[in-house]
Amino acid sequence: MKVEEYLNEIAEREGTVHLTLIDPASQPPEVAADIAKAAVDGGTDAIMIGGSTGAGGLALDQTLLKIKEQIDVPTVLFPGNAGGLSIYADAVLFMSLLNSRDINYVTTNQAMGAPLVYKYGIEPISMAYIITEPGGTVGWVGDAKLIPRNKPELAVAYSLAGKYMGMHYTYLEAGSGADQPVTPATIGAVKHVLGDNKLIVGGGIRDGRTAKICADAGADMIVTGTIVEETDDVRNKIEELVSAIKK
Ligand code: 1GP
Repeated sequence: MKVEEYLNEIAEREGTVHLTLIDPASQPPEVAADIAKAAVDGGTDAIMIGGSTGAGGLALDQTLLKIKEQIDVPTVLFPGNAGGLSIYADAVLFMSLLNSRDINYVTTNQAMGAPLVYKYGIEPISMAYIITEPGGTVGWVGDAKLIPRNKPELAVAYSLAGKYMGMHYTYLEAGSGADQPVTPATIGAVKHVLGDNKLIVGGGIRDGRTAKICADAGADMIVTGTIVEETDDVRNKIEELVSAIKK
């Protein structure tokens, strides 16, 4: 089964998908693998791998190899640029940062990376990537014209543009480690126009209560990254998040 089908089926059956994001630049590969294993034991549905700075090359390949020794849920690349691709991943969120001012993040990295996706046989999942305030490192690196927190209509406009360009997934991003996630008003307004297209929400989600607010507002998939790096008990934390968002 394709990874996109696997994720969509979980979204339909269980209400919401949980994705754990691991940045290969944040810890040695063995530690990343232990985190991934604990996250899967806690009920996460897939492991996303990527980051904005220093997240490619050997560290990325070795992290994926170690993770795949420990788990059998899909591994999905979340690349910061064309250097964030690896032959060892199952799928890639093949995205365009629609509200970037820098064409490199809208189409150039995609063109430079596409031949490798083809050659390696990685499943591409087409995705509109939209960054809201505060935006964090990815907002800065991606030179995003951040969507203001109180302007859901701008997020709706970009999301519809992505949908009309044929992208299957839309990712509303507040930035890793954000002090607050995307607002429920923005999530709800975007999901309303997306219809059956899947909506991913991430950035600043640290507990079950917040994850549930995002899921209830319309998120089909919730991404958490920073919290697994911070907690002493990954399995327990993921269980808290997963039990809050699943039917
Ligand atoms: C970052 O949305 C993801 O791209 C996850 O954010 O690290 O804040 O969980 P956090």
